[in-house]
This record gives sequence, C-alpha cells and structure tokens, in this order.
Amino acid sequence: MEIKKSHKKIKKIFKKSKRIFIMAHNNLDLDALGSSIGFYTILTKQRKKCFLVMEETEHELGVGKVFKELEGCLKIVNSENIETFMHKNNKKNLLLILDTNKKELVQAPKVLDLFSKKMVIDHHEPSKKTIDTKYLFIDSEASSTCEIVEQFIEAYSAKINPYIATIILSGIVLDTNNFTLKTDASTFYSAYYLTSLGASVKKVEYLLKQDLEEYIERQKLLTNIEIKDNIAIAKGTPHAVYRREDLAKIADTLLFFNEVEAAFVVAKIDKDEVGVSARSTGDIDIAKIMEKMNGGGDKYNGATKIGTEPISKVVEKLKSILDKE
Ligand SMILES: [Mn+2]
Repeated sequence: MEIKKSHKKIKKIFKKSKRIFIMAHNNLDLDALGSSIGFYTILTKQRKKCFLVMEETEHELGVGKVFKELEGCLKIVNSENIETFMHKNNKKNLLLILDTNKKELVQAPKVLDLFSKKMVIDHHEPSKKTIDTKYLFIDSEASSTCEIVEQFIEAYSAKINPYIATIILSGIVLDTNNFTLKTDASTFYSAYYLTSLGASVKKVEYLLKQDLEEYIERQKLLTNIEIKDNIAIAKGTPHAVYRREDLAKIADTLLFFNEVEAAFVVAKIDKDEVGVSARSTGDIDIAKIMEKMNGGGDKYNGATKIGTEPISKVVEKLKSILDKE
C-alpha cells in the first residue's frame, strides 16, 4: 500500500497527539535513525513534544557519528524513565514505531504496552508478529523508511536543514545499497528532493564509511562460497563470530556479482548461535525460504537465527529447502 494515500489520516493522528515518542528497531541503523530524526524534526516543527525511545547505548559506526554530532539536540528516553515524560492523559501520547513492524524487534518492547495509541510506519512486509494496532501504515514497495519520511517533509512543507536532509538521504543510500536494490522513480525523486534541501552526498559517504578491520573480517566470509542455479551460499568458519549486520552486508555484496540472484550467508552470530542472512533481487522469494527456517523477511531480504546446530547442518537444511522451491 502506498503511504501517500494515507497522509491525511496520519497527519490527523499526529495532530491529535501532544507528545510523540519515536521508537525504531534495535541494532539501530541509518534508515531507522534517519527516519526517526526526520519525524522528530517535522513533528517538533508542528509544536509537538517529541522524544526518541532508545535502549541501546552502543551503535554502529555511522549511527554513532550522528549521535555525537547531534549531542544535546535530541530528547532521548528509555524504558526506565519514559513514564515520567508521558502525558497523564494517555490519549495525548502517541508511540510512533519506525522501520520495523515486529514487536520483538523494537528498541524497547516493554514500552509497547504503556501506550493506548501506537502507530507503525514501515517498509517491511507485515507478518504474524506485527504489532497489533489500527494505525498500521506499511509501504513494502518503498525502498526505506527514510523515503517515506521524505514524503512527509513535503506533505508538511517542513523546512529541514541540510544536515537532517543528509541523515535521511543516508538511510535511503544504506537500504538501497547505493540505489541498486528496490530503487524506483520515487526513490530517486526522494533523493533529488533531499539534495535540493542541501543534503550532501559527500557527507553521506562519510557517514557510511566503514572500519577497515571489520571490513577485512567480513570479507573472509566471501572465501567460502558455493554458487548453484544463481543462488550463492557463503559459509563462515566454526570459530569466527560475526555481527548480524555483517552477514547482511555480505549478502548484499553477493548480489553485485554476475548470475547471483539470491544470496544466503550462514555464519556464527554468537558462540552458540548460527545466523542466516538472505537477499534476493526479487525473483526468488526470501520470506518463503526464511519462514521455513523459523525466520522472516520479505521478497528481497530476510534472516533467521538457529540455535547450536553446526554451520554445515544449517547449510544442508537450507539447500534442501531451496531444492524444493
Ligand atoms: Mn529500513
């Protein structure tokens, strides 16, 4: 569903709310952060009291840079102190959930029950685990939540400064892997609009700059790859533990190669846990495959976690599911 069609309705809900608590998914990335800061800025300009709900204290590189640069500019609350900031009349509070629609993936699942009014704005396909609310706005055709927030900048004719526009643009660049995934005319339009507000591509590049050591560690996953029927499977070693984002990044990278239409990366994400991250150019439905491994996702990307099983077992299981599809 296109969110543009719901702009009026969404604006009405914002209008009726006095205090707006913005919460994105855990493992905050630049799309989650960019959309959060985007709505924070737009709604503050509408004279709403806005808060960012954040439980994490450690962030990935780019997100860390933004927080450092914006220090003191954002009101940040957590599950411990949020209630002291809420309006006594709960109807005047709104919890705005961004860049995820799943209960278990938000920064602070505990706070969900504190709010009588919750609104989800997201670009991921809904599932059984989707937050139960009548205000569910999902545009799974949108490249990113930042693309959606850009539409609201226009809907409110909000004056956004170049720095904020840059953070929002970086969310689009991240989620589209440099405008190669899920990118259509409206994605480019959003990028154009943000650039016209002064967003700097140079600064986006700075925000997305990576750590060299982490990069080298990640590339090791590319040394053990099997490709069959346009499907690439990369395997980690039993001793190396990666972050979930690392698996996702490698899966993204694999899609850049000739004849790779889907990529699966299987590696340890904890001492006793194997993770799978999957990406597709769209012809192979990732959600369908990941759901059979107790995970989730949409057509283009997904992931799952598996307990203590050895990597080779997980790969075997994945292959047999792929064979059946
Ligand atoms: Mn996103």
